[in-house]
Amino acid sequence: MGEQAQDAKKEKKDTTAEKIKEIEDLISKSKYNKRTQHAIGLYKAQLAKLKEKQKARSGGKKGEGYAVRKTGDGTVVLLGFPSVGKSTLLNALTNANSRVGSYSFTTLTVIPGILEHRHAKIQVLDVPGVVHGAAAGTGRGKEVLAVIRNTDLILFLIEVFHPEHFSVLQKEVYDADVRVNQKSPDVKIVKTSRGGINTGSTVKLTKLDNNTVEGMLKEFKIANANVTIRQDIDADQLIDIIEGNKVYLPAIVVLNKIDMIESNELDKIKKIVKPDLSVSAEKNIGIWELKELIYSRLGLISIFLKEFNKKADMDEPLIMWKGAALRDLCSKLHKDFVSKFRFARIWGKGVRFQGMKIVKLDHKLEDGDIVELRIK
Ligand SMILES: Nc1nc2c(ncn2[C@@H]2O[C@H](COP(=O)(O)OP(=O)(O)OP(=O)(O)O)[C@@H](O)[C@H]2O)c(=O)[nH]1
Ligand SMILES: [Mg+2]
Repeated sequence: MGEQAQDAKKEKKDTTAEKIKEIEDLISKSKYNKRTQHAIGLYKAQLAKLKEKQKARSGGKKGEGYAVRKTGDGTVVLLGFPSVGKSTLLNALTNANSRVGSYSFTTLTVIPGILEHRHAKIQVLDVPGVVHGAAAGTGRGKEVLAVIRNTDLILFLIEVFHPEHFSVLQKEVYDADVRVNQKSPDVKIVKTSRGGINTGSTVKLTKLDNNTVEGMLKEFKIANANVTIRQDIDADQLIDIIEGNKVYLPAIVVLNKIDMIESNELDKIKKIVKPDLSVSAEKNIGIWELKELIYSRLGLISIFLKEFNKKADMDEPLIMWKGAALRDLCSKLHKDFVSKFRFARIWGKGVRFQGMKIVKLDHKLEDGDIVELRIK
């Protein structure tokens, strides 16, 4: 590249960064109310466009990064700053042996381990520590954040001495286009060839009006579309839908190293972080409770199979997801079982009486169900 071209490229980068800063300032200075919500919506759309541009230019596509093969019934990633105890926790939860160090950045790659709990095999990933600016490419940040997009659950690990890390981690994850503990908003945008923007909503919108929706779509160069909104969304959620590249994941927040402070200090920190659980990875405090929490937040359920006229095998359940139906169970067992299914008898919480005959394949299974399948 010639010197001139390089200068031009640098200048372009600078102006994008400057514009981002400018709009961020504008948004933070504006008071949010009915009168300003239109303008703020448009600013947010412009900001999102600029950030997209900046990301595209900084190289490194999403999904790039460490190659991790998913195994087992679900995958959890341990996310935290350097030295908060991620490797120590991995070793406490699983059969893995990740190096533990008293200095930062001991772990430089992804170390997987398998957590066996209630017969489920859960893959736990120990990744390098994330720091401020990770999503923008600081440290191994981008690669680490790319890994979490492919997992089923995020475990935010915070150490008691740095409760302020939590908000930084949340921001990094957000900037990596991951949304935690929320569902994808119920909004459909169907582009059309003419007719402008038609917005219909099935609920009362309190944070956006049709005019703002239209203005925001135009910022993304969408001039014709049918928009159906079934939820009282805000501007950020609309942008998420327009950009269409967000991943929605459950997360749990865990406070570590509780053995290192007094209990009244711990209470204060809990008020700031509001963890789901407090543990000591090194002293093995709260680890069993954490295993239970991971299992339930992954939404895993155990199904026990029974053969006709025999007792159920209560030692080897099949692990499935909450919401799984008989059809899912059949197809997990054998490729022909769905077409050859006659009926099932089920013992458990989800049936009106024990041993009930079920003929519908879309019958939902419950944790602990005993299922006897009758196949042609
Ligand atoms: N007292 C105490 N020390 C802990 C606990 N968990 C981890 N440590 C110590 O904290 C230090 C860092 O632990 P690691 O497990 O290596 O931390 P990490 O998060 O994997 O760090 P990086 O790989 O550098 O990102 C080590 O000296 C551990 O022994 C805990 O619950 N209590
Ligand atoms: Mg480590």
